[in-house]
Amino acid sequence: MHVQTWPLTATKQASVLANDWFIFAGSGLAVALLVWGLIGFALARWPRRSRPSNDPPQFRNNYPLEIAWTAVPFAFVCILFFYGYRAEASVDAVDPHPDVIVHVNAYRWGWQFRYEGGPLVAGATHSPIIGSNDAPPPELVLPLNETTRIDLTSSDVTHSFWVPDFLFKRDAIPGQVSSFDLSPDRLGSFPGRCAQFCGLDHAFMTFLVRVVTPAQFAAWRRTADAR
Ligand SMILES: [Cu+2]
Repeated sequence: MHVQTWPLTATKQASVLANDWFIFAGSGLAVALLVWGLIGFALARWPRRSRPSNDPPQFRNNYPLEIAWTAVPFAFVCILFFYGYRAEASVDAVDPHPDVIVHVNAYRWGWQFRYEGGPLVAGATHSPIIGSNDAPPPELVLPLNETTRIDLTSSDVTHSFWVPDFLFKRDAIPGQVSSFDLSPDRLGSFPGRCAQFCGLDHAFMTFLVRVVTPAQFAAWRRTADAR
């Protein structure tokens, strides 16, 4: 069962990342509350007026205490490392048998989505400087609850594939193919954009991810093929 997390995410991989974010933010908050609590306790318990001089009692070499304040944070870091590593390994894992494979090519300034077995979607939206073009952004259509592998590359400079609702960003590097899986678990349209400054029309290098049911996806594929 998928438990909807906050912030609202749209892929299984994003839920893993959101969950990891809560582990880190929660532990950070727990440490902060402990420190603030101890400061408050010390302020309330030993106010300045209760001491005869301004010098607090002097101690040195409390070994149990020193070992504890080294070992406890170290254990904390190890636990967080474990959770972070586990989340990252799960998000980076690539299914050897994905349901859909899309070759994504980023270029100045647009996107090309070539589905293995068809169709090919390509497009760019331009600023008025380059030339008036009010075409809608190209659409990456993905089936719900299925795994799509993206093979990402660039044909000119470094771009970056970013879909905020997927909590996911990956550089598109010329001459290299970077593969990752997307498993959408929420229907809808999600804005995507290039997240690496790549020149004049970088800000207009947008795309749309549309998550549809597998039946709608098959129907879209047939009509898009026939075009
Ligand atoms: Cu770009």
